[in-house]
Amino acid sequence: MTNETPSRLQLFTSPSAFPNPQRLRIFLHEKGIADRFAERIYDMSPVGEQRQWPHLKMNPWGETPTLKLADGSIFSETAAIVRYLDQEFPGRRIMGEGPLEQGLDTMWDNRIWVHILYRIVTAFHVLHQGLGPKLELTSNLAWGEHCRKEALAHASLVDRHLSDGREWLLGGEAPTFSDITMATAIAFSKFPVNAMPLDERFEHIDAFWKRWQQRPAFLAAYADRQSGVPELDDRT
Ligand SMILES: N[C@@H](CCC(=O)N[C@@H](CS)C(=O)NCC(=O)O)C(=O)O
Repeated sequence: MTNETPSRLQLFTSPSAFPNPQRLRIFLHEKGIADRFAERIYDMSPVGEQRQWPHLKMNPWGETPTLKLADGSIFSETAAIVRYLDQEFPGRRIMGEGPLEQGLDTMWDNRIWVHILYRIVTAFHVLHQGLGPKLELTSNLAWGEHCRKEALAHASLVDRHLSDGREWLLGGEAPTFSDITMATAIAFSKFPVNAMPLDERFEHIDAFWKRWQQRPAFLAAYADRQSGVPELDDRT
């Protein structure tokens, strides 16, 4: 791989309802580099392109987002892609400016990804079979309810962290990557079938969510109006 960044890289991705591609999309807008990527947006149906051979040959995990670099090599895993692009492109470091910020951002991102976002995603898959038999292999009410409770318990810790008046998780003036992961977790919690919204019952998380909606980068990332979240898709 060279150090030169080509003008448009190929990104295989999904509508904004899908949290991991959306973490990357919000990052691209926050970083100001969204126009450097050609997005191929799969419809993510049960027999969607993400699970078919042309995509599986690139990414055997069959997931989005997947990034194709200029030399043809393939990159996947949202946090890894973001880490690479954050360093590769100039501009504000979305994953934190120095070692301490970078460490703290990863700490919060892990907490939120593992204990909130991934829990909500798991609850969605085991409580709801809407994406069809290829994706929805397991139905498990007890596991889904456990994941729902874990997500809510950890959300309350984030709510407490935000209660000291800070705008963003690290206390700076602009959001970092962990804030982006939290934003997608909130959005997905509001996806109606999840029925566990991180809403005004969490006072500080709700203020954080409203703060995100003031940011042009966030609104640009949700411009497709396919998040499945009425307050994002129906806004005027
Ligand atoms: N660990 C991966 C997870 C990616 C992932 O789960 N992507 C979902 C969309 S949110 C997907 O492509 N699902 C389609 C499928 O599994 O068929 C990451 O961090 O990027």
